[in-house]
Amino acid sequence: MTGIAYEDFLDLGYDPADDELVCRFYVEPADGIDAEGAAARVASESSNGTWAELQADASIRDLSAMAFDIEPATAGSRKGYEVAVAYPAALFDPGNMPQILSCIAGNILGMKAVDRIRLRDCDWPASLTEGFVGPRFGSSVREEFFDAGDRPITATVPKPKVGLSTDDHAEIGYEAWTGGIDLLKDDENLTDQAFNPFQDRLAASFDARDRAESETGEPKSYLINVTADANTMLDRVDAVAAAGGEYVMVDVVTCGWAAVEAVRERAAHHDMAIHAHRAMHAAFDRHPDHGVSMRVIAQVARLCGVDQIHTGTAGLGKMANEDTLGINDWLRSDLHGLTDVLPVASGGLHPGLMPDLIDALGTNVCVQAGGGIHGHPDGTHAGAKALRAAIDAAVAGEDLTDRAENVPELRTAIDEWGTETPR
Ligand code: RUB
Ligand code: CA
Repeated sequence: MTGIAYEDFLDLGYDPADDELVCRFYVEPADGIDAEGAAARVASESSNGTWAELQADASIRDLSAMAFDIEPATAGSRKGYEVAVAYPAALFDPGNMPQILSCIAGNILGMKAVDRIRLRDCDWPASLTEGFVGPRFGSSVREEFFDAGDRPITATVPKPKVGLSTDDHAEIGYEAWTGGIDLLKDDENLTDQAFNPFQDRLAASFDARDRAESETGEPKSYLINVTADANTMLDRVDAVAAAGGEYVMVDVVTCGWAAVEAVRERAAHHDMAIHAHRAMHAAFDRHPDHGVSMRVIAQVARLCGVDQIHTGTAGLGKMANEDTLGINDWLRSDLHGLTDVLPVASGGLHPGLMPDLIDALGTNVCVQAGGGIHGHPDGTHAGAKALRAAIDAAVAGEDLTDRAENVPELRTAIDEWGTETPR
């Protein structure tokens, strides 16, 4: 038997093994606790220690996490420490994302011993990554479904986002598709309400899609939101497959990672892709000194197998600025052979922002615009043409005002919104 106390979870000389999960936290110790004490408590509470000293067989130490590095750090205007913690592989149930998060982003976020704590980043080892299948398509959706060459694919949420009847919703989709948009997208809070039932919307939208495809000769698709309780969600995935869909959309944070993993399996069965909307992410990541970073949420989403996910607009759109570029780089980086994820830039985008957006994010992205299409003075079809023309011009390195000479819809959009960031 051996005693296990907080200090056993801190070793500044420790060198993590290759199969350990290393997590980096921003930590502000509470009054009366020093950096070492806070770091040890983070490692202890997130693995197998507690506030009281325990007596246990020495082998239990094999499952203890170790805080092994403490550096001064800032978060916005605040000052604290970055603490690195190594977790032994055997602590985890491979492939079980809820269990992993209950350790590394669980009780520690509420401990009195820290005033602030944020999970900033994880280095996922091969041993843990192997438990996950990852995305089926990732950024290859651009080629696979749309033959998009060197341009971003585009999506649009009809606006008003809720309240439109099924027929009006599908008709807006038709107008957007024929104006040059690739993907109609449901809003994150549109699922199966009485004003626009899921099954009716599915049928009407794929009818409209087929008409748009035959008129334009371009492939078109639809991101229908299947978010619901887990069983209903799987039924909806099957229904989308039966209707000939290529994608399902899931509100990944609100429905939870266990449900996302279940959808991933069912979607794979139908060879369909998953679009991840991240509504509620800001509850975890908005304040830089506490919570869980969007970088980690995106990592979790990739492991759980989504093909595309919203990662912001690098501050160009209507949402708070965030580390879009760093997150997008991570989504494309090698992760023990797992497929990449296509980043989706969305929130307040319109044609005038396309040159700066594409300059910042590149072309291997999906660009989503709702208000920036349907708010066009001449309506959805004109708005879709304007956005597509702005993207094509930006990709070709052509000035938007030059392109607008031949595309009056783009001229009108620029006159309406200029190059301003909306709020
Ligand atoms: C888009 C919209 C999306 C946000 C989500 O509408 O409201 O839900 O993009 O934010 P619009 P994020 O194009 O009219 O702004 O993409 O940052 O997750
Ligand atoms: Ca929305």
